[in-house]
Amino acid sequence: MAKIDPFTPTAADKFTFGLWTVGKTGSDPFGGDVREQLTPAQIVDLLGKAGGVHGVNFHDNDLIPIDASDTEAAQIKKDFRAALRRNKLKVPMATTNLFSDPVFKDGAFTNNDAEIRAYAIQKTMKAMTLGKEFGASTYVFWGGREGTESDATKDSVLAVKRFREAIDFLCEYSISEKMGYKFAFEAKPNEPRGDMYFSVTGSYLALIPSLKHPDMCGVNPEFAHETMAGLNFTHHVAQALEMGKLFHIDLNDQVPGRYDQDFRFASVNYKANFFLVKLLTDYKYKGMKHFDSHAYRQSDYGDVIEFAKGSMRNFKILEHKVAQFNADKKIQALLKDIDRTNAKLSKLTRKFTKTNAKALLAADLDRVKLAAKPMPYEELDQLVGELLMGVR
Ligand code: GLT
Ligand code: MN
Ligand code: MN
Repeated sequence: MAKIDPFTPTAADKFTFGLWTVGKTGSDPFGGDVREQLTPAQIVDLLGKAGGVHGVNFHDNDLIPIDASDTEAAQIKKDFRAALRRNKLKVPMATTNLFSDPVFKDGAFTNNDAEIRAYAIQKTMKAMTLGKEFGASTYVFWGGREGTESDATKDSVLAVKRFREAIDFLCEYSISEKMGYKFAFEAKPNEPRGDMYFSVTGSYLALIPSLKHPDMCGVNPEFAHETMAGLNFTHHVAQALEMGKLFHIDLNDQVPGRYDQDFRFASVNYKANFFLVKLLTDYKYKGMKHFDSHAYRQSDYGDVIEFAKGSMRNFKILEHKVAQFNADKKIQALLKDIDRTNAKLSKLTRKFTKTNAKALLAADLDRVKLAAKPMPYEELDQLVGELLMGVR
């Protein structure tokens, strides 16, 4: 009997792609299309060929061009729906394109012009309805052009207030229309703006408690975005997880300090990707895993299918490595060794009471002895490296 490849994805893995990612024609700021533009239905068929994909997500204008007539829109939706059905794909997430059209050149919800702000909210309301038509339950907000090149142009405090006002309005809209959306905010430090507002995931985690409906709001962190800024992405995701706010995640890869490369997941930073998958696994993240990445400009659509397969396969390979890590006796013994629990002291510091404070002040804590305890971190990290490089 043929051996089943343990890294083959299934719909249960909840891997998703975007119409805008696998459908990308390879254009960049220096050159136009290198692949023909596929229709949304053709993109769904392509994902069907990759196999094991759970769903496909879209911006309103990935599906329906901004200037499409009603008749054109109806035909596109009909073809898209049929393609979803024949490939057994779902639409778990939808979002709004608030960045491509010239009207948004200085932002959408944070624009200085009240008419543009109103148009951005109106466009989002319509896009939320479109998402619902296809069953989306998560709504992503990526502040595409919310930001500045010169802070002479906008008041950054007002920008926060305007953004909050738009989100509060849209939360109420979702509630009043019984749409049941969960909102997920996606941070990015720069590009396309010189500096973007809400530059890191933590910025949104700080905004959420100030919203009218914090319970329906969470984050959609993207690996490339914190990594561009040279930050540790996994730490941001951990904070979101700890707060119960990791509603969605965008997976890809990125060399730090460069433009937003959106490379195939785990094609650059194996170690950082491993610790991300470990975090998601250890803390039982159950949401969608969206690959927000593009195939190389050199690829044809056959190679785009390989790119999609490789993205999912890499995640599953890293899941396997996590299982190995968790089962590795030597690694686990070292972890046990460095986790120095002390039930008596922890009880004291868990909660402030006058008695605990008094007992803590009296505790015998010898800093020289404490500093001398061994920390075999080189040994531990070397084992992780060997595991990842396949010799363990
Ligand atoms: C765009 C961006 C992504 C966002 C998408 C959602 S669009 O490709 O670079 O990070 O997730 O709006
Ligand atoms: Mn990106
Ligand atoms: Mn993204």
